[in-house]
Amino acid sequence: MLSGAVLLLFDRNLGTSFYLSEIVVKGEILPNEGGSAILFQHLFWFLGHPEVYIILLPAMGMVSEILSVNSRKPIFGYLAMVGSLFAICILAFLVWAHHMFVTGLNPFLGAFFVLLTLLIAVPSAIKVFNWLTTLWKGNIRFTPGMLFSIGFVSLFISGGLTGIFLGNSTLDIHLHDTYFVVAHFHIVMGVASFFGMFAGVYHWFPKMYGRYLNNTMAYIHFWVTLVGAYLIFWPMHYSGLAGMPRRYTDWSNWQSFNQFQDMNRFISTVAMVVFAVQILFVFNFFYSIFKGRKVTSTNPWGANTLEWTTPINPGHGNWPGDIPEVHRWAYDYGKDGREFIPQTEPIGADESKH
Ligand SMILES: [Cu+2]
Repeated sequence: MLSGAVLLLFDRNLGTSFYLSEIVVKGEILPNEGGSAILFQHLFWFLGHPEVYIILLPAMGMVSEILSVNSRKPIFGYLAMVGSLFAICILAFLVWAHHMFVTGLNPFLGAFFVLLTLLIAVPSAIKVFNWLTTLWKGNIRFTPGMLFSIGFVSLFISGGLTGIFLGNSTLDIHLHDTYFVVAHFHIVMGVASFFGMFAGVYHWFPKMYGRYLNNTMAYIHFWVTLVGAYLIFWPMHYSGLAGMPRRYTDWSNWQSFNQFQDMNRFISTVAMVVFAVQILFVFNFFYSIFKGRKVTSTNPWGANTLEWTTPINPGHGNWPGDIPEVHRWAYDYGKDGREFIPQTEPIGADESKH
């Protein structure tokens, strides 16, 4: 995107023609030829598509950790989880033109991007399967961080499935400029990423401030946001399928779209309620820094990773004295009859391999 913007600056100020074939300077048309306005869109989406994964990948990492800690089980299929992350990272750079099926892109080239886009469904489905099997027969604790992690998986499924619709150029040409895209995009990238962030904040807040966030406010925050997100975005799929266009401020002159007015009013009302509970979350955050229930242990969730071995108020360098040694992976939950074994504990001679 930066290089795209630099080329735009060149076009504007230095008389180049990356995007424009007719450049007019002081009333004279320069002899430049061959610029392409669509090139700007290609460069934009070459950033834009990987960028949605850059936002989503940290959420996926946090959710994997939090689901494991609060199921008291190792993450299911660890190697497949890491492999899927890599596959998503690589494929993310090869699918940008699925945003451009309606730009007049050659249909043959479009088919290539359809194939690569649909391939992303494979590592995504592997991750969803492994998150669900991590929960399977787990000793689940519904902490606020855990609820937001499960909510993330739900939203990732809901938004991911409509990605399969839109990844097909034949369907996308019909749906592209409708509310179907608005619904898909906001569920999978907007709300799901926010849920990952909220999960992380609720989970690591006790580590950061030595106090818990208030549970009642957290549960209100979770349920109103989850139910609200579905009430906002679910109906948009229907209006999108019916052809309601996005990016219009006002369509009251089109009789056929007026039938959506009540639904749009409902969506706006729910959106305001959901926004209000985000204010409740911000209030909870600052309230709990000072008034939250104090943690009594450095490791309140019984997690294995290193950060939970620091003192409640760590000084400079995080650990007094020696830096701890790591002896094992982060997922020794429910192993050898013990609830959890921190990474700092050496592997015993008679210990069974995971
Ligand atoms: Cu994309």
